[in-house]
Amino acid sequence: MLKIYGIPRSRAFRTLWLAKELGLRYDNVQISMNDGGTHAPDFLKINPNGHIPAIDDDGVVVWESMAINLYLAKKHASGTLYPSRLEDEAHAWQWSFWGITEVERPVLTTLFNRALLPEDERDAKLADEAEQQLQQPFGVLNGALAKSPFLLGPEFTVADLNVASILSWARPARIDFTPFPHAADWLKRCAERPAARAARDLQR
Ligand SMILES: N[C@@H](CCC(=O)N[C@@H](CS)C(=O)NCC(=O)O)C(=O)O
Repeated sequence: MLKIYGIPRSRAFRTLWLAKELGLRYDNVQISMNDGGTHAPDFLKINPNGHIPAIDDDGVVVWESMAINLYLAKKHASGTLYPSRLEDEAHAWQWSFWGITEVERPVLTTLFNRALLPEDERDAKLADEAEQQLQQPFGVLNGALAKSPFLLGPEFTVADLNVASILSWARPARIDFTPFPHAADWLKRCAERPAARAARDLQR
């Protein structure tokens, strides 16, 4: 059976959400970054980087959340959640890479400095600067979503899931989406999907 390594309150959420969308049976191996589990010798045999998520799909080991999701979606939902046209596939990669390179770090900086760090270790200025840095990429996202309901067109795909799962931190990070109404609506629609809710339930 598919093994998904990583506690739900980590980037493994992205893969758990996808697994729920796909209706996959899986075993969620509770590796955590909070107790040294990500650096335990047995887990390093799965992902030598010491990071979650990782998967073992009947012997196919993959790490990096975006790669895992693109692989699983292509394997199980080609033509639906995973686009079948080459150019749409390129755009799914584009948005996934964009999410982790242009958006993820500043979102995390705001999250840590507004919510996760102990209060006396938070740096409000750093959080504000990171939010400022997000204005440009969020403008890009908002512009794309002004033209179509989802990133690749009329239907929800793995591109939406990958980007929306990174942005699931935006709410606890108290990032203001008022200037980006199309992105805000889209994020809400993504987050309200039953599979997204089911994955969030795993975080409780
Ligand atoms: N680029 C990687 C990042 C993975 C990552 O950093 N995961 C965190 C948990 S959310 C982790 O495993 N941290 C453990 C550590 O750094 O020791 C991905 O998207 O999968």
